[in-house]
Amino acid sequence: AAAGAPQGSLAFPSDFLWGCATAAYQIEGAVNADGRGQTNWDVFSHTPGKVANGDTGDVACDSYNRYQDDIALLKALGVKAYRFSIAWSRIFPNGRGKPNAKGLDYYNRLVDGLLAAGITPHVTMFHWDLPHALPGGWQNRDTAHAFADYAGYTAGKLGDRVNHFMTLNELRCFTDLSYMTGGKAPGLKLPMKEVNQVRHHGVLAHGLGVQAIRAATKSGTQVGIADNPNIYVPAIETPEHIEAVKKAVREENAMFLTAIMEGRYIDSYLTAQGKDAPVVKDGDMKLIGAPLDFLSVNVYTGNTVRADETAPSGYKILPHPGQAPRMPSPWLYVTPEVIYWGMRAIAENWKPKGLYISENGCSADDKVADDGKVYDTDRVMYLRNYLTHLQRATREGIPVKGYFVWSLMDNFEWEDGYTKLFGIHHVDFKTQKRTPKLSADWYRELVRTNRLV
Ligand code: GBH
Repeated sequence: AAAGAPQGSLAFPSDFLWGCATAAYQIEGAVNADGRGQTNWDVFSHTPGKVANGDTGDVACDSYNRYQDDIALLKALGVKAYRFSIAWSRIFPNGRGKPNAKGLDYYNRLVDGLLAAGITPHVTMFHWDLPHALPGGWQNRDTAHAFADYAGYTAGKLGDRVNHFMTLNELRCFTDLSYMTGGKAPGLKLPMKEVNQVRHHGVLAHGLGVQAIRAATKSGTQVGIADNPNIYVPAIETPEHIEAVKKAVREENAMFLTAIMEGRYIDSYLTAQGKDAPVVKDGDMKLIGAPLDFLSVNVYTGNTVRADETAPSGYKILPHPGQAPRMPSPWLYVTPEVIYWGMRAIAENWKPKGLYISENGCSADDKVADDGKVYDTDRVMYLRNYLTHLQRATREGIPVKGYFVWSLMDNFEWEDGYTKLFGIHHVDFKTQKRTPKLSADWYRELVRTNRLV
């Protein structure tokens, strides 16, 4: 049994950290308040046809003004940690240059409020809301340097009270989905040579950011990243298929997490990209591969992998069966085992010092009942199943130290606007009233007892 685990087969370790997660553009609103600069997502969401219903983050959950309400929700849940992100353009409205003290003050108030409520802040420095003033966005290598300057400055201001910083959220989303397939801001569909360069600037921003945050904070500050590597479930639980999952996790994330964990681009990636491989400067890979204090992983879904000797890679990724269960977000196949197999493959490949689940959750078929409550039994089922498999990981000694539900409350779901909602609290976007769903009641009980029943 894992050290510190109490008796009982479905108990979590006694020091397991339970939390909830959000991100700045998805909850804050107040997009013109106190000198905040415009971001890529302001521009994108105001471009007709880009976001469902023409929804925007202009108001969202109005957390810029109602953060005390959010803290009260966290307190009522009994969670010990809150993961939120900082809006770069509140601190540096133009992405660089002169800092904006009023923007920083918001995060000072939030951090102080959390600490007063006994809740530990886990801070993400970038969750996709890029200052629009930065020329070329992530196509420009300078953006990685601007990010490091912003991250270092901000960590320096908060680091007396914040001990956990994540550089970036989900490399694949603000690179591939933003510059290759184009569903996310800025909505470009570039050729592979340029996509690989964007990816490189993403991992470089992480590496430079780690260096800057460490230089600006006290020793012992924990620095990591929140990524969403592709993770997989073995076709059947035999050694060859389990090994195939481990291999697939390393290969399929070659341009992102593998580069960060190993400090190099593995040969199979460079060979496959050929002349489209990114331009890498001397010293880049050393920065990118700097050892981390922890690794956070956002877990939603994963395909099945099987060993296949006839495939050049030694494995094949199977498509999801047509009738596989899904939540309302069309990409969200319900694959609870992936949280176990994914963490196991990551732990075996790279032996990170500590792992967190920085996001897990789902959209659901939420309906407000006559009594004003949302009985989201489907979300409870989803969470219960994923957490059962996460408990297995902790039981087997995989070093998962904490878990953050995505999300504390309904919010702006990127290109899906407000048509897909992930909260364990319902938000009435007319009145901004927050109401616990059944899933919040369920999570409160899990946090209280520290075990699945
Ligand atoms: C996370 O991303 C985000 O960090 C968070 O902000 C978000 O609200 C939450 O999850 C729920 O979506 O264009 O068909 O390839 C989740 C990971 C991975 C979800 C890519 C959408 C692909 C859609 N995302 N995915 S597709």
